[in-house]
Amino acid sequence: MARSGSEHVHVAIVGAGFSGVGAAIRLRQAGIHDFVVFERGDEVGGVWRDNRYPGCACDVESPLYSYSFAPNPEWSRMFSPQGEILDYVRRCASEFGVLPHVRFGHAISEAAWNPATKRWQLDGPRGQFTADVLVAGMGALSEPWVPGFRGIERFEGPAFHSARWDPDAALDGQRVAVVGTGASAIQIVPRIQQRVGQLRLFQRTAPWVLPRRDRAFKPVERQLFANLPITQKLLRVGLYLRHESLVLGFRNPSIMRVVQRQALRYLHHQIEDPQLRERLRPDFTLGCKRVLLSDDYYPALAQDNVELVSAGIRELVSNGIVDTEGRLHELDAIIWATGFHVANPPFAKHVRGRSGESLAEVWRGSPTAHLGSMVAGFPNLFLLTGPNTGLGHSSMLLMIEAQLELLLGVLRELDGREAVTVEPDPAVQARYVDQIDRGGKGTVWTAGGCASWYLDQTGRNSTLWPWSTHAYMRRAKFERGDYVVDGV
Ligand code: N01
Repeated sequence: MARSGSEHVHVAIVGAGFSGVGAAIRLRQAGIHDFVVFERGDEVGGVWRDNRYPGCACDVESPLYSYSFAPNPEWSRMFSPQGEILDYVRRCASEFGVLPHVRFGHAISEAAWNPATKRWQLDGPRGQFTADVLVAGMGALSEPWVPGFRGIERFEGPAFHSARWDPDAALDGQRVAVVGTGASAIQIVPRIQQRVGQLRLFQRTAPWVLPRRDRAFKPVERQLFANLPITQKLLRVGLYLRHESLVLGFRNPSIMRVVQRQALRYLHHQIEDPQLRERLRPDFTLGCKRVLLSDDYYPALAQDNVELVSAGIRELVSNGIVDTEGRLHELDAIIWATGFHVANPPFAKHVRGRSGESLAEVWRGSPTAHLGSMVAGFPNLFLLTGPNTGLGHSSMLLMIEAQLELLLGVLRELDGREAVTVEPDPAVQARYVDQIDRGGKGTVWTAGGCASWYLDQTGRNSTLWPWSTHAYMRRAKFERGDYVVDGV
């Protein structure tokens, strides 16, 4: 029974990024129309809506970083910029009939399973809802994280996170700091270096950088993609196979030494100053952190107005950053390219299962889920891009689509057999998590000698799928015996 005053839907999807929009498309294609997508923002696109920093682009080739069922002959480049990717998600949401299902400006702040009604109760500032099935599509990289440096509130200039770019902040000719050297920073630095007066780049760990070799698609290629779709499909297959083969290196760190030599040659070629080169030389095995692809990061660092600061940050003061060597870096603006809450997603505190415990309480800092999607004790909850579904070597869209097939399997079970609840058998889930943990041993992610956001506070890899995407696609099928299914 619905709570008085609350609206009931069969499936509630939270988040309208690639995974939420993809879920909505696949539901409609499967003939399921009783669903709502709750989106806290005012348009679709998720991270591609939120990340608008200069230089923002995908570091996976666009023909692979797109839905398999919606090829896009319009991509302008191999690695398309953020605006094009956002347009693509918008277009998919519109053309596949998703938009009428989306409630924009509807944040869901609390979700609790009600064992009496066997429904999810959803609360948000815009009202209360109930749902039979809750699909969490909030994404792993949606909550910006800024370290709590001493005196952070003292700095008087503009300071913002890369994913909350302030287009009005005056950077031209100014003294600007970028803190962090991850995938976001290496895209920002080359784009702002030409505009700012001085750029201080605070590097805690030197990343591995390989050439991106981006290029624009020629008009003839785009015509071919449009008129002979098989050509784009073949390109996608080629890219897919190339990325899949990379997993061998990630699983066998010794292979990565070969790639490291290529990366070091690239560093030598790009940076003449031997001292700077030495400071840019990574000290862990390539692949342990996300491998960064850039054609213009090193050249930007070699410019006279850029200083690489490898000392840590001691504190902030009103006019800048004081490093751990006691040097004051006077600044007009600070850009935090310091990443996201990943292994400890804030939403986990607000999703409560049968026992009343939240996901965060059950996970205790180390998220786990059967097939990265469902959690014992949380009936009818489906996590898109959940624990151990991330990738270090290929396109997340592949994992999302595989998860969506699993979701359809769960929904078929519920709808076809008049079941009311589905959740993984705790023993099956535990065995699965054990396999994941064993599968991750010896890989570059766990044995590569770095601290990355792939590892959680317990040191476990709770983020990445440790095998090929093909292995996940084969595995992510609904097997009834692995679940506890309850009838009416
Ligand atoms: O964040 P990150 P990101 N003092 O967590 C540093 C995806 N993405 O936004 O390496 C000083 O990777 C931290 O230092 P260290 C992609 O999956 C995709 O760049 O931990 N520095 C690091 O350098 C990516 O992996 C695209 O020592 C501190 C940086 O901040 C993910 O998003 C583009 C610090 C954080 O790097 C996140 O990337 C962009 C401190 N206290 C992003 N704390 C695509 O192209 C942290 N740092 C698809």
